[in-house]
Amino acid sequence: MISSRALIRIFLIGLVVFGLAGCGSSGHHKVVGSPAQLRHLPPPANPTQASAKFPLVAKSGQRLVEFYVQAGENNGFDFNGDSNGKLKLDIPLGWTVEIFCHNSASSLYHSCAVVSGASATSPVFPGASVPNPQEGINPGSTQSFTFVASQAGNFRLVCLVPGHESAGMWGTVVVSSTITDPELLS
Ligand SMILES: [Cu+2]
Repeated sequence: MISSRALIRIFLIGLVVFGLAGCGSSGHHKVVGSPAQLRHLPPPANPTQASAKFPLVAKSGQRLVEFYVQAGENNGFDFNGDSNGKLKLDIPLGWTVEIFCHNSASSLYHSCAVVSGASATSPVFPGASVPNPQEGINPGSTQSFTFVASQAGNFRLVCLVPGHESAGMWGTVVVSSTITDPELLS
């Protein structure tokens, strides 16, 4: 006869084993910001503006997605903590994208722009950049810009301060007609 204490122990071991199995490193996984997950969170204080807590706010009715980017979140060459294309933003073709670019670094200047590919220095869509991307944004400041994702393809979210993209400061932007809901993956 198994004691109730032994049963509890077996149950707890099962939780640990299955918990670990569920967190396998299978590459990209969805993080905060997917519309499905946002539905389980309380609404942001200002629902019209994305924030660090709500990095992706999708408004399907308006075909609008707001994306809050923390440039240099780890005080390195990263966006929202990710470097070298790991951060991925999926955008439905034709949607309007508003990017709030916050420079989280303590002393470095950073910027945000959406460009066609590696080493490109001008925005791929009209308006898809902070005003002076080579110069960058003051540490602690935020600048926003809005563009229409009018062309399908794979693009880059980059920091255009010289040397920062090659140091890893870029993310992936995918615009496609097969994407129906914006997603932020990491
Ligand atoms: Cu930078």
